[in-house]
Amino acid sequence: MITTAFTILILPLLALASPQLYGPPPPPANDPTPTSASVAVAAAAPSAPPDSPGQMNVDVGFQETFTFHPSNFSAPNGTTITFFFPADLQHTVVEGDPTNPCAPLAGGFDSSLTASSQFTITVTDDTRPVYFFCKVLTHCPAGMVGVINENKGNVTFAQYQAAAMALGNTQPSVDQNNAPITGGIGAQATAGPSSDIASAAPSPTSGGSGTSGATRVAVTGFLGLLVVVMSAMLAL
Ligand SMILES: *[C@@H]1O[C@H](CO)[C@@H](O)[C@H](O)[C@H]1NC(C)=O
Ligand SMILES: *[C@@H]1O[C@H](CO)[C@@H](O)[C@H](O)[C@H]1NC(C)=O
Ligand SMILES: *[C@@H]1O[C@H](CO)[C@@H](O)[C@H](O)[C@H]1NC(C)=O
Ligand SMILES: [Cu+2]
Repeated sequence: MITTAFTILILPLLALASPQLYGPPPPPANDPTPTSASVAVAAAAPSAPPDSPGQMNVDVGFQETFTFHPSNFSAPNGTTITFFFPADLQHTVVEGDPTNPCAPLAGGFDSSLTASSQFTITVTDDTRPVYFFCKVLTHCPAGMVGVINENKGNVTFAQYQAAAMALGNTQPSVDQNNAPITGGIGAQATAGPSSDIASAAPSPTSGGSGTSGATRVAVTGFLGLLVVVMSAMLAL
């Protein structure tokens, strides 16, 4: 029984240890509505819980596609928006510059690379749009972008996404290994991502907001292997 408990506990950790599960992102296409196809393949249930008053939840890597869900929505001042990151692949949520797709907005928030975690922003100015994208190489040009309060700006979600996809391999090079950046313009983060699995498996990696996502995954993967060995020994 102890072994079973251990096994259940380490499953998400093992998933972290092998992050490349989606296959390559779809090649950048001229299709102006790239999300419609992936949404039509409704299969796995989203991991984010339903919204509640003043609280919205966004799935990152929705149904193992390079999308945010929802990706185009409005939210008044004070709304907290929590991004739910999957276990199987690292992603980011970075505030974007609408005039420069797949590039960060100066002064914007940045979750940094993360998996199996949550990252929350609060809308502080609903009179302006807030654009966001995933800066992991190839994800943004695959259409992994979103906007809050699109109707307050001049660049629609569809335009922003089409511009991102048109970049193809010419995606701006962006630092992938920085620590999370709090603050933001129009919406603000007050902390970096918090781990979903922290309560289930307290580890030296929890609370390491300055640790890079890559390091976190490496350390977590190592701990996962350690637990596997321990459970195997217990089973004998
Ligand atoms: C939301 O907050 C911003 C910044 O304080 C303010 O300018 C704006 O009027 C507020 N929106 C509403 C609907 O009150
Ligand atoms: C949208 O365009 C109008 C007119 O060019 C400009 O005044 C306004 O500042 C723009 N809004 C944003 C959010 O860029
Ligand atoms: C995005 O949302 C706005 C309303 O907030 C809506 O008018 C628009 O059609 C949506 N765009 C897409 C591509 O769904
Ligand atoms: Cu991503």
